[in-house]
Amino acid sequence: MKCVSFLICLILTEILQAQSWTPPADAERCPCKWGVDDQRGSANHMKPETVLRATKLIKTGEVIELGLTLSPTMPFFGTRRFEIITKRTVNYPQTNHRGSNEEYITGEIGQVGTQFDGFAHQTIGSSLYNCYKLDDIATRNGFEKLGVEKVGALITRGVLLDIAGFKGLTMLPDDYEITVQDLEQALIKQKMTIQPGDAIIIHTGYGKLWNVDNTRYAKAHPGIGVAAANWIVSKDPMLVGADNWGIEINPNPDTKLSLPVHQIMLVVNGIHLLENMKLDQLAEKKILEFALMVQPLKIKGGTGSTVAPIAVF
Ligand code: UVW
Repeated sequence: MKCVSFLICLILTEILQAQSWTPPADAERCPCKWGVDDQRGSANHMKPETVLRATKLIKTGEVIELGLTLSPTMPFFGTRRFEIITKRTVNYPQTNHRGSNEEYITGEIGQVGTQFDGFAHQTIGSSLYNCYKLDDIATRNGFEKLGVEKVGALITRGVLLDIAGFKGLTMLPDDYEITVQDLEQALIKQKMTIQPGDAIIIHTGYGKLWNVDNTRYAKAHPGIGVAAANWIVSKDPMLVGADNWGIEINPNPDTKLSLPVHQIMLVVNGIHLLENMKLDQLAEKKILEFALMVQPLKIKGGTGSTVAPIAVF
């Protein structure tokens, strides 16, 4: 009897401690819905009709920049760096006194600042989006498949889900997990629906800390959890963005997991992420629907790109 109850306890403990998300096996997720050789994932939503649907939202011609300024003082994740050294050349001797300046930048441009995550960025073990294998596509000079140069220009309807505003806050608490209910209720409050191919942009208010409290900004942040991520996947968006560096709650409440939403989006479902967005103006002005325009740099074989997206409305 004692032994039986011990076993029950063990099983219950196992159940309680079970991971809140387990990565699907390759056979369960490949080939992806876009085809066996696909490398573009959610960027396949980019079609002339998508652009026209977005441009119909442009009523005043106003533009809000959603990109943060790149500088050595911005917050960095881990060992990422960005240094700029100005190169001033002498004035040329011709009669028009032409001078010329340029800069030498050392650091990363794939994964710093407002950044667009490509599919070479994340793996499940050694397997990437559409089950490309790390050893088959990684070279010393970039990835032969899934490089960010393949994404191209994206123009689509952007929907701002102001979750901080919905909660009556200027900033969600550092450890707040955005739930499915939050997303659904915010949409109801905003009287909006999501359409396939939209850019879903989440305002957490955490962007207020950028260049103000970089240590706190880079340490942990609120964001979507696994359940909210799966809800977003079911909406079939072109991309998911937020005003924090990881989109998802970090650290994950399940301490056995490391950034599972990165895998859910990039590896399992081929949905791009747009991180560290500047969303304060959109939220303040309550611009909840707009034409979002963004194009990653054409870094051959790159994992991502710093970007300067815009909202036009
Ligand atoms: C990691 O690479 C861990 O995060 P991000 O994509 O947010 O830069």
